[in-house]
Amino acid sequence: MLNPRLFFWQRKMVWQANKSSIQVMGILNITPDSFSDGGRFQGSEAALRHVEQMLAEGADIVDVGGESTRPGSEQVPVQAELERVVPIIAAIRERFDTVVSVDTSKPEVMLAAVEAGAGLVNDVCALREPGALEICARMSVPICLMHMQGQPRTMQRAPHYEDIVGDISCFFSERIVACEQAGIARDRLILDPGFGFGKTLQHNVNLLSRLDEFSVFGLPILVGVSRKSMIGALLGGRPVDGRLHGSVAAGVIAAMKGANILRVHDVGATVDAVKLMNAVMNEEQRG
Ligand code: 7PJ
Repeated sequence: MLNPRLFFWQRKMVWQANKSSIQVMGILNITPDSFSDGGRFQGSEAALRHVEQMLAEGADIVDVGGESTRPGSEQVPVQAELERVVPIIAAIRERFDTVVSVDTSKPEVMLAAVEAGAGLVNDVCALREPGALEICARMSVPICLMHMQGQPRTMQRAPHYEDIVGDISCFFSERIVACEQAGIARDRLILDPGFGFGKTLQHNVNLLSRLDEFSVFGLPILVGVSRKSMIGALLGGRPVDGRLHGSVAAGVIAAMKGANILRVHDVGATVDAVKLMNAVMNEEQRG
């Protein structure tokens, strides 16, 4: 059993090291097959209204994605992805004062998105697509390197790890070196262990319980557990629309174990939970 005081103390150290509070990244999917919102935000007015709502609820970052990476999904051609994400990124930047993140693995989309005003590249392939490192070296925005075992189409078939935290740490080390060699400064990097990407339920739970171990990199940690199948599975097979409370709980657990950015669908509920956590953490820090 984890000693609660030790738990808070460990978190406090991470907290002090980073000197900032948890940021909430609201998800905006612009895909016809997005598993959790069914592509409801294809119309750009609807998308902008959703952004407005997420910002009113306290989102710090809006993550725009035009390619579904859910298990089993097919790739989207470059042109289609550009047409989905670039106009909406430009429109968000024109209308709102927020950081926009682009969820893509394609170098062409990274470039066009940043030119349209995106301030963060969120890549589930951790810049492994040909040309991605080079394009990012020419920009100055932060980059989230996410871990994924395999490819979206097949990653859930037979995920295997010797030691999940050790294996993902090796991957992070290798990608950090690749970035540095390409001319991307280390302090631009954000790490994400990639919940649900080539991981069984047991892997995901183990990863969440040991998330604090990634603090050795001294880089911000981003976590996306919102509405994912691990939440459904832990709640006895709950469908996507019944995963709100479980997602908020998992987000809080991640934040208490060192996550700095939470990527979520339900911004208002997460922001409330994070506020309570912040109050308690600050009190611990004072006392
Ligand atoms: C993640 C993501 C995640 C980061 C997706 C979904 C699937 N980017 N993009 N981390 N997941 N950085 O939202 O369920 O976990 S798409």
